[in-house]
Amino acid sequence: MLSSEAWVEAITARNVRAAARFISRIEAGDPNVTPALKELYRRGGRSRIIGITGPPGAGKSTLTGQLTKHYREHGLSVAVLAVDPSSPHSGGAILGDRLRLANHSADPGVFIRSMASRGRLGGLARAVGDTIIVLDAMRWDVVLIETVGVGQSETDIMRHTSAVILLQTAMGGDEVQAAKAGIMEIGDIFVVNKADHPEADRAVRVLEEMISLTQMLCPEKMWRPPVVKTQSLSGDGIGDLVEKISERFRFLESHPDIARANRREQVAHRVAEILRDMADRRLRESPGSEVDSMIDDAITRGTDPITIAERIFSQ
Ligand SMILES: Nc1nc2c(ncn2[C@@H]2O[C@H](COP(=O)(O)OP(=O)(O)OP(=O)(O)O)[C@@H](O)[C@H]2O)c(=O)[nH]1
Ligand SMILES: [Mg+2]
Repeated sequence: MLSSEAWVEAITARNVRAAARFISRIEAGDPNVTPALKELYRRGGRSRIIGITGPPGAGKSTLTGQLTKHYREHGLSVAVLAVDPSSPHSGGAILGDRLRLANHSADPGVFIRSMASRGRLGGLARAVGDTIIVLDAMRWDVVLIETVGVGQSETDIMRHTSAVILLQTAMGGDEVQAAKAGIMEIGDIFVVNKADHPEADRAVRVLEEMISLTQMLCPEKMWRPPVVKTQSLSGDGIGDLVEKISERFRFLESHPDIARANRREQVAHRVAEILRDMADRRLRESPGSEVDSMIDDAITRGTDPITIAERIFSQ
């Protein structure tokens, strides 16, 4: 077993085997990763962290593969984390196959990892956040986080990124689903993928209208999310998308106050997530503990949940 210093040294030297092992420990909920994680956070802050999300089958993995290819052709190193909150199985296997098809497996400039909810004690979003700390400390130029699903877990995961690409297709009214699920506001860039579909232009128009409405309701939002059409199978539109991603980062650089406010919110969100995770562990991990018997007392109204929470918090 490596010491925390040895983990930090190996990870910051971009030792991919060490990183992969460390991420497995994060995924397993091993509390021994904490000291190294604290140090790794302090060493990070250089990677561009980009989230890619959208409904199942929208083409997220294919698009992730195309973006990886594009960035590699421009000399940038890329790490990919594929997250599937809904699946007990590793959803990244398919992603791995797609990227392997694109010949990235032998490329030391690419790191691919998948993560599913299985075996994770505590929140998956926190495990993703911790893994991003590792990838950031490894100084990959670009870190792509792919996550499937429509809902809270996806929103939580995307909060760890600086630019969120919300992928939709022309089929099945994805944009309406997204609006219903309340995830429209997490998108910094909207992509209508499968642009070969005859309804693609209509989907673009609907999204543009929804974005205009959001902008009217929140005039303080200075970034207007662009809509890009792509065909991730052929690669059409990927150049446009890359340009919009660069614009997003240029915008953040030229608006340091907004970038800072975003980062503040990210850090505060992380702290809240960690507190929640700690409380969860405290509740579940200690049968026979004081908290455990207080819960028994609360069943018979001898105490109450507020007092139990106060007790955990004050310890
Ligand atoms: N016609 C068309 N099909 C596409 C395009 N992009 C992806 N596909 C296909 O759509 C299917 C799903 O693609 P994936 O990249 O696996 O989609 P995903 O969003 O990662 O899927 P999950 O991770 O399972 O949610 C595959 O069969 C792709 O070949 C496109 O631009 N046009
Ligand atoms: Mg996928």
